[in-house]
Amino acid sequence: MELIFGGFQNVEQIVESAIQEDVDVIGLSIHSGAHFAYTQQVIDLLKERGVLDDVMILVGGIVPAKDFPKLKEMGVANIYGPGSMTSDIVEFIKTHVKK
Ligand code: B12
Repeated sequence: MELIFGGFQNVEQIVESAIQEDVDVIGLSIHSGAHFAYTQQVIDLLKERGVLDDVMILVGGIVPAKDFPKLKEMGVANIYGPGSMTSDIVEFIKTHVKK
């Protein structure tokens, strides 16, 4: 399994590199409190490019637990707030991404 760290990218750059690299998972790390807005923009653009069904979206960062259900409704596979264990994240990806 390969990890590509995108650094600080805007929504268009995230989706473009995800398509170019043919990724299985997009992981968004958001500290700003704007997780609903950015996540929705990524989802909308993936849909517009016809690749939404090919990729799993994970969100992490400063995301309050009360926001988890809405993010899941939007199509996010799982959310990892502060204190999350890296091993849990790896396990989730291994379990849910079949290759
Ligand atoms: C370093 C840091 C930054 C760096 C980040 C550098 C980098 N390359 O990562 C910089 C300077 C860029 C930054 C920017 C900002 N930050 Co800042 N930052 C921090 C700081 C000091 C540490 C964060 C950190 O790395 N923690 C260690 C890691 C291991 O923990 P973590 O980030 O919570 O990540 C864990 C989980 O959340 C999860 N996770 C996180 N991301 C992801 C992604 C995926 C895909 C997955 C699966 C899991 C996952 O896994 C990690 C392990 O448990 C915190 C304060 C703190 N003590 O936490 C503030 C803090 C997070 N930042 C804050 C803010 C406000 C911002 C900015 C909005 C500031 C601004 N006005 O621009 C921006 C937003 C940037 C963004 N795009 O989201 C606030 C958030 C407040 C809030 N929303 O409630 C904090 C809490 C500081 C504060 N007390 O005010 N920040």
